Amino acid sequence: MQDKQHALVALGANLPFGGMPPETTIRSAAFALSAQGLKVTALSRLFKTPCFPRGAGPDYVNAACVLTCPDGMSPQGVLDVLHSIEARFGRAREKRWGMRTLDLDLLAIGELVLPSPTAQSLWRDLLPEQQALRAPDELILPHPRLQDRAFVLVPLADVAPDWRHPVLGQTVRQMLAHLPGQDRADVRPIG
Ligand code: PH2
Ligand code: MG
Ligand code: MG
Repeated sequence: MQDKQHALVALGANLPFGGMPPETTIRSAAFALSAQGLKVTALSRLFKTPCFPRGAGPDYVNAACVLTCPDGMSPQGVLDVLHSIEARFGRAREKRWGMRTLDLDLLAIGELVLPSPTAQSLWRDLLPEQQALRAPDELILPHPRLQDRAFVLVPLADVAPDWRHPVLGQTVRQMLAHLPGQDRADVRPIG
């Protein structure tokens, strides 16, 4: 899981697409990723999660997966495939933190830190009021908000509990233990 062949991806949806409920979209998206050469080697359970920010929209369905990437595929190449699948499932890239038919977030690729440890830390340490206003225009890995969100870490703990954050030095399990218990309890498995 720490090697650059393995990508960790968060899946989310809180709007139906073409009559499909979010649960179906998420499962179909995982299938579509494999068809694009990004083999889904593990898919978490699906979870129902309250929208962040609170009250901004309907509950989400969230999941996480591990992808085995083809030899030589660049991080941008992985991101391009994720974006093409979001588009196929009706995603219009408009409002930040808006509602979505499908959101595929690249969380990490092995131990890669992009664009540099200093820049990753700057984005990670952004104050909450700045987080709402500023979005990076380049790929930051690991995803700067990964350690903060139960709707990311709870599913991720299903598929990669021992993956270690290359800058923070903590595993998924450890990062999860640092979140408020209520945040964790709000992430409920479906079915
Ligand atoms: N994604 C967002 C904004 N808010 N809330 C939850 N619960 N789950 C998400 O995946 C999510 C969100 C923007 O990508
Ligand atoms: Mg996204
Ligand atoms: Mg997202």
